[in-house]
Amino acid sequence: METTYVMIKPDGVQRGLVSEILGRFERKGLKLVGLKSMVPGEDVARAHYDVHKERPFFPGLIKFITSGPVVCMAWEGVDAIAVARKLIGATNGRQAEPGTIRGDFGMDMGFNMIHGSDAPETAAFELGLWFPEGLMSWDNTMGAWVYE
Ligand code: D4T
Repeated sequence: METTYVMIKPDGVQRGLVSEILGRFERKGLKLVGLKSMVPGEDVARAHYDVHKERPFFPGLIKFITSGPVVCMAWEGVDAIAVARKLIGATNGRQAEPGTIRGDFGMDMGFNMIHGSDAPETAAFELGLWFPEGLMSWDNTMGAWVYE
């Protein structure tokens, strides 16, 4: 079992895609173990994108991510990190495959609606950063019909 950090970015919220995006993870069979919404402060945004701090697009990225509400989610499942990345699709919506979130709704690199952790170490870091209060522990009865 893995847990991954997924976040609907301000463009996804502004475009009214929250239920559409959240529903795809839910219907896939992943288990929701964290959910909240906030307008991120600059500190958390900078920490989240620290790997990109030297890149030319960094200031614009921080301005964008702090511009309005995001939806923070933690999803649990077998290979949850890779499964979530597959649902999300390639970074640039124009290249993302149809059927993925970015492929179905995106036309841009910066406005790509959603973030998903890319490795176990980044997932652990991002979950700790966005959910310092911890995640939910609960019995998902549906799980018995998702995994044989
Ligand atoms: P995130 O991290 O948001 O899930 O996106 P990806 O994992 O798919 O892509 P990334 O880390 O390479 O980029 C992070 C974030 O920066 C924006 N970006 C990226 C941008 O505005 N211009 C660029 O040239 C790149 C590479 C988009 C996503």
